[in-house]
Amino acid sequence: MRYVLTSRAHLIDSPPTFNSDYGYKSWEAYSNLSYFTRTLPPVHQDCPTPMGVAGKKELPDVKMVAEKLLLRRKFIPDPQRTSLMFAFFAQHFTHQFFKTDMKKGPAFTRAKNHGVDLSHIYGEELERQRKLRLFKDGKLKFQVLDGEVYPPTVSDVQVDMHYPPHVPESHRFAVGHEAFGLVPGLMMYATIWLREHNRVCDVLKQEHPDWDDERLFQTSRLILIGETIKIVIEDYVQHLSGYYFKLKFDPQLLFSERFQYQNRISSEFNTLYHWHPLMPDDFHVQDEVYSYKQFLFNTSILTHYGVNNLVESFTNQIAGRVAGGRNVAPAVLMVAMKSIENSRLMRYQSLNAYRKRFNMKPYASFEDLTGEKEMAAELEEMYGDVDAVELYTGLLVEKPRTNAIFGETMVEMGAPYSLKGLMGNPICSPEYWKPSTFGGKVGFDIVNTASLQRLVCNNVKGPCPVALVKNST
Ligand code: ACD
Repeated sequence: MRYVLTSRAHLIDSPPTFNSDYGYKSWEAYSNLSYFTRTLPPVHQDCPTPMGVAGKKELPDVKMVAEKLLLRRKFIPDPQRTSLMFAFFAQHFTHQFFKTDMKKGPAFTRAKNHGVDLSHIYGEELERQRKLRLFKDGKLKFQVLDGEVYPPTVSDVQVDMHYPPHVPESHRFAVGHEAFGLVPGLMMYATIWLREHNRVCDVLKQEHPDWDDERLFQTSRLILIGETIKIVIEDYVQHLSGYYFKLKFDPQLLFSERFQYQNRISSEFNTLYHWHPLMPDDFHVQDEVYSYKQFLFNTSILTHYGVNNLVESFTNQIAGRVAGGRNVAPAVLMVAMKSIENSRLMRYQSLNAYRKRFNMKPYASFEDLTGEKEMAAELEEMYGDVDAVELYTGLLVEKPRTNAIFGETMVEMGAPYSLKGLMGNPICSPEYWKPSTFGGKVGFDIVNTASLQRLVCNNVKGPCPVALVKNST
């Protein structure tokens, strides 16, 4: 496991170097945290083609790329049997550090900490955090509906959330991230983590009856950060890897290594993580089937079925395969198009340039990239030269590994960004990684025994459903 961590993390520049406006090292690029960093500098403006020297003078029309190569014909289930429980975890978890600043443009982020800070639970700004806090026993505000704990409403706490006008006030839940009303899967995780925070506060208060609200709140937050990293490595990345080898979250493995406890989210990581092919054609909850139109912004689904039933349904529904091409549902095709448009605005280098940067052999031909002939021919017509294929298009049409969700490039680029980001968290440093940081043995044990299954079981009433990132039926 030490080798996995070091070999992967050492591929990431730390401290960070470039950003989308600085293709050379500069104090501005280093110190301005409102930018995503860049792993490879932008293609210089004076270059003969958009990808440098290879390919045509103009890149293909984005809509054409999307419709010919990315749009789903027939749902392709992920052969690793990734579940919707995984897909919604991914969406919920990553929105704490992928927060493109739509006002400033795709090179910028609204996230302040560039890592796992749980700002999606507690809010990015102190003002929002304070509105969400109960200021009693360290807890977050909540409401009880049918005997179950849910997030408070917008009118209760007065924080900004994005809901369309038709959503009734009683169903406008308020949580750390303003966009989490979008999908019931997001609000389900927001509810689970809210319950977990308040549960951990109770455990800590039992241990430390003298602690004030502030200390209970702060220590619970650190415990939840630890739980998150443990679950991401041992459940989530473990599942994606498909390895028989068991991944372990053990910060001590790095104490004897050269390793910087810091992280900067890079723009390329944000782009590659647009795993929209995971999204199915429709959503199966108990015996009902919901279309996108019926599912989006429908927070009543959460309270109607309850967390137990949603966990069960999402665990049972299989997600789409990410690589291999033509598996993006029409409802989310616009998002894929935006990823390509933004990559062009930021002058990304080619897929093959990134393959070289991450120690992979560049693809020698279009067929080498896709592993088939039809999409390879379309790509050739569009891009002219395999060295001119764009990063995002390439990642989504790349031949998947045998019976796998991803192709080689997604794993070889994704793993370094992920492991550096997870282990670069301050709680993993020798100064922090000790029981006292987490309120003593009891808190440290919560971190060290965390799993997705336990997280669910500790926070639902009655018999707990099987909660798996992998569909097992
Ligand atoms: C390895 C481990 C196996 C890697 C398998 C797949 C990796 C592909 C994409 C990234 C996966 C998960 C991302 C998870 C967390 C992101 C955390 C970011 C924190 C800032 O072979 O090395």
